Amino acid sequence: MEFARENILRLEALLQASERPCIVSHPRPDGDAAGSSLALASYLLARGKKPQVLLPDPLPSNLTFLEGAGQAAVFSDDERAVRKALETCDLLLCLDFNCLSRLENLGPAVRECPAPRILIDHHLFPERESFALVFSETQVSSASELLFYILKALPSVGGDIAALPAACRTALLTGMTSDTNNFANSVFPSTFAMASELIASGVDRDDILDRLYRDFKESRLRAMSEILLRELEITPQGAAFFIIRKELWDRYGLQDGDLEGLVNIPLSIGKVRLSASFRESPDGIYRVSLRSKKGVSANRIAREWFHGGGHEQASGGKLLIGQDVPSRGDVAAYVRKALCNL
Ligand SMILES: [Mn+2]
Repeated sequence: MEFARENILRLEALLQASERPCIVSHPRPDGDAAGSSLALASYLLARGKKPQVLLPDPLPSNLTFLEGAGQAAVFSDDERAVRKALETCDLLLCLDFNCLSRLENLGPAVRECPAPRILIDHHLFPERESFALVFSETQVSSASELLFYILKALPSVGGDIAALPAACRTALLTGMTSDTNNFANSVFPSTFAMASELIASGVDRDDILDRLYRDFKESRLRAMSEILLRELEITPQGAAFFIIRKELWDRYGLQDGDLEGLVNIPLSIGKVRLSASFRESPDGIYRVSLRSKKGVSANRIAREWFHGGGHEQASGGKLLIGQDVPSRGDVAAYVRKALCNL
């Protein structure tokens, strides 16, 4: 992967000048948000900086094994700690999201922070005007992959991946593995090359897979089974969707991240070309996840119908009660309409 030399030098200079950089990622952080943020934090720590990771929401339990996860300041838990970090911060590194509004409640505080902002992201349509420096590539698997190649290109790293802290390398491989659903989607030659270099440097991939995919509660699998059995609907046009009711969420005691990956399962059906999940949250917002096979644009449907977007084959958004539909009872009909033109 090639970067403009002036951008790399600018980044190097900004990192060098910074004493208290903050690293920000998106709400309901996933493996790529956590992996890229914590990787960058451990790199900066080893460089003698005092980095602070800021997250809008807590990490799901299967990501707390990453080094530094416990030191992240979480806006929904401790707003004051996040605001305080932003007051003293002299550089703001924004990872795995493309525009400040994506940060929801944390967005205004980040916008007010006077420190220069750097974007490192792989989503479509970056909000370039909000950043002093932009690294945006959509032909990569993940923000973690992009960060890997940026770190490798920094003069201070000198292309020597093995020189990065072990925690940084583990977090990078974790983020990429999670965003590709273990090499199932959005994989490029550069993705395999990254994995190869990291594994050769000693990163324990088996341990990452155990942590990411084989350490859940029984109730998560039972909940997934019930959703697939009772809620999955497949339209004549080849769209599969299901609604995750709040009642089910509460009954199984689920937490954010527990149903990560469930939306991919209906794509295993031959005739299904797009899969969508709708998670009801208490505030009258349904969180939408869309996954599609090649030739169908999850991104277009997310943008046209669900106030969202992301990648061609993997996008997110929301559905608002009182705005998109009058009440909960109208959600399924709206979804059928949205998904009838793939
Ligand atoms: Mn990502």
